[in-house]
Amino acid sequence: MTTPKIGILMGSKSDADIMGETARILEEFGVPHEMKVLSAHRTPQETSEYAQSAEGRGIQALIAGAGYAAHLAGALAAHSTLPIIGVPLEASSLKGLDSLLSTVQMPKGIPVACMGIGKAGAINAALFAVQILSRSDPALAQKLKEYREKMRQEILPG
Ligand code: RP5
Repeated sequence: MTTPKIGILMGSKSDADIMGETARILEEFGVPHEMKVLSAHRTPQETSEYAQSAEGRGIQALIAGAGYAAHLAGALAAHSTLPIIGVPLEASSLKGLDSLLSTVQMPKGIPVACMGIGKAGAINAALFAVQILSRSDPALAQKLKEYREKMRQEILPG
């Protein structure tokens, strides 16, 4: 079995549709990954254990999607020096603004790279992770260039 390089975490099964977008992009780039539901609030012990063991298992970055008072990315960052990418999700009546502020406003010293709210953020989290991996993987860097070129061609007329 291929060792996962990226861990995708989400605070609830109800986040799976949006965080599936992250997995879809990683699959497009051929990046091995794993997906887990872990909650900073409901499974704090398991979240801590996951974060502490991830680097030793070969994981190179973690992506965390959560809604409401979204602490998952911050909780992972508290237990790991891997790059942590947070995706604020729209789950409450505040439409993701709550999750955005919870994710982006990390105090100094324990950073989380915060993406935009919802689907765009979930997609960008995957691309950001690919960009991190591509620094030491020329084939992946080439795929990123091709991905950008494809977007450019979709915009240009004719
Ligand atoms: C957050 O609360 C989860 O990340 C999810 O976005 C939200 C709602 O979770 P459920 O009540 O649907 O399990 O912790």
